[in-house]
Amino acid sequence: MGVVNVTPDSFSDGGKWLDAGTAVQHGLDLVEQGADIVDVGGESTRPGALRIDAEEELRRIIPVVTGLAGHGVPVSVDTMRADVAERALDAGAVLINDVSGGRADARMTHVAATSGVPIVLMHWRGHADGMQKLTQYDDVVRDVVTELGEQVQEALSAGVRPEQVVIDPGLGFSKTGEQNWTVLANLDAFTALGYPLLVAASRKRFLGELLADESGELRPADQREAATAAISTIGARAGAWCIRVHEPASTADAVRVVARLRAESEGSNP
Ligand code: PMM
Repeated sequence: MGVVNVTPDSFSDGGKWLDAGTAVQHGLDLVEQGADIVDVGGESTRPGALRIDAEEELRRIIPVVTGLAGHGVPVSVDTMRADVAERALDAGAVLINDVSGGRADARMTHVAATSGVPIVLMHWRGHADGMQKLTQYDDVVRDVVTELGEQVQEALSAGVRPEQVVIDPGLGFSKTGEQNWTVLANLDAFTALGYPLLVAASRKRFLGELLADESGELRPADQREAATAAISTIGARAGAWCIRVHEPASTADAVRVVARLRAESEGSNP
């Protein structure tokens, strides 16, 4: 999954794809690089970000969804709002990516249930302006698995069918850098829930921290690609269904390496 953030303030590509034509072209470039799905979002969810209103979100994303869908690209809509998801589906999106996992807008799971499209349910404890205060866990893996399981149950109760559900541990969302690593070291606990898994570590701050220079200066977001691809390898190896990244080329290669190795160990040629 390649990312097109139609936002002025996303941490790694904010402001680059604000113009609809540029954003559509970028989405097509991501497909060229190997993305199977393009995730279009209009609202930044970086820690501390303030919300925008639904009209602004729609104004940013609908022309991009329409443009990409018109080129036959499978588009997912990265939104926490049911109205926005609905309008994006009308414009041709085929998947809902809700970083609140159905918690920010009670009608979201209803929209997923009635439309029948897959929905990514991400582990979520609160909006971006306060989420980094919500990092207390007894055992981060066990607690995130439990809470995500509850989010899935809520979606199922609202009529979402099990085969529509994709789960995501939400790296960087209400998690410290250390906690992200603990989650990544235990992806099996998430695949054990029995739903397709999405892993989204691309360029995130914890990679900048890992790769910081001697003075402690974080590695800039656009220089975290090799580390991102390494995590894509780990995610694919753990059986992830989808890896969400800003630059799919290296991740597409990493995924092919893992697939080839899997074919080897299963004794079949690809
Ligand atoms: N992270 C961001 C945005 N959308 N969606 C999912 N499913 N999982 C994530 O971890 C996630 C997301 C953070 O911002 P970015 O678009 O700049 O990566």
